[in-house]
Amino acid sequence: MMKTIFSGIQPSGSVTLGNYIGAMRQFVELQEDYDCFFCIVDQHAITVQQDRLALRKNIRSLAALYVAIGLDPSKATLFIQSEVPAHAQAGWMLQCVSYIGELERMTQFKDKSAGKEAVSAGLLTYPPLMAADILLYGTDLVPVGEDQKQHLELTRDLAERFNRKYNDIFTIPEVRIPKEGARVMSLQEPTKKMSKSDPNQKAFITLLDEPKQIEKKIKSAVTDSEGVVKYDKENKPGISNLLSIYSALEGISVADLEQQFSGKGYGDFKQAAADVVIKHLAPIQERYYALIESDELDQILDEGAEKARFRAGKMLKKMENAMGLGRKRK
Ligand code: ATP
Ligand code: LTN
Repeated sequence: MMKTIFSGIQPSGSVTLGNYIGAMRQFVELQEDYDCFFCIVDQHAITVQQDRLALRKNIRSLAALYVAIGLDPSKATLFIQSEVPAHAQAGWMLQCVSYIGELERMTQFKDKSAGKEAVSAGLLTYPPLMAADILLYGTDLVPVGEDQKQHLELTRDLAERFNRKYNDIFTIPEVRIPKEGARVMSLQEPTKKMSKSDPNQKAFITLLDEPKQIEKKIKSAVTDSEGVVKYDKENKPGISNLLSIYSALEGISVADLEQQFSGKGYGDFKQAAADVVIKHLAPIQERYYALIESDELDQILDEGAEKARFRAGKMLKKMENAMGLGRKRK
């Protein structure tokens, strides 16, 4: 049988180059060989407060981007998490299998709650919802960026625990992290990951930035004063990040790039890096603008939600039966 893939992106802002290189780009190749489910995880996005209208806009925009990067709705199922209620239902059941201690140990929870007074309970219970997303589809493989590795390990733990305590119904999913570009860094603080909810717009490039903006952001990316284009993550995180982006997009090794730019200054290198990013985003942007207002996009999402509801509904019943909820159903 064809193996299943599940992955999700939060509509918590505009999709960044980090999301694209670390996660979305892999989706396109994978759709050829796997039964794929790609989700817009809007219920994850509300773990931090979102503006209502901005959230709506970001959901639709992410859906259009999924198609614009080359996902084919006849091959991959594209849908919105909140349109498939089984996710929240299974998420609750998996919360009841999670321990507070293990949730408090999640790096993302620690980072996002650090120094805040009012931290939503949802931020803590986000990983069991993510586990529900994955486990509902009998997922074999989850393509994500490096930062999600810990959540995947927890998902595996929760699945094994559920299988042991209740009934052996879940497939234990594997994580898939890209070799190049698994952790694209902020352009302004290159020791921090590039994040779409960064308040500093200059820290990230979105897939919809205009060529001029891209050029400006890359030119003002923080580097060092050595003036040598060389990969050294410790001492030259800014240049190393631009090298990784360049390498991931063009498929040229970092060593070859170092050679190509030896003796050249940061100005030349940054211009070349900007040109590469612009070249890769242009066709995506063109398809995006053709789709964003179309009825076709609504049709894709309606069909995707229906397929996802059917598939997730079956596993939800198995979970309810395993735990003894409600009345026994076939
Ligand atoms: P937020 O800022 O709201 O937390 P985010 O930009 O970190 O969002 P997510 O929606 O949480 O993005 O992540 C979607 C996918 O993109 C995940 O697979 C994640 O691992 C990947 N990803 C996110 N940021 C990066 C990055 N900087 N480099 C590589 N992959 C990334
Ligand atoms: N937590 C992920 C987004 C996400 C996800 C998922 C990724 C939610 N559910 C299921 C893969 C599979 C993040 O990137 N912050």
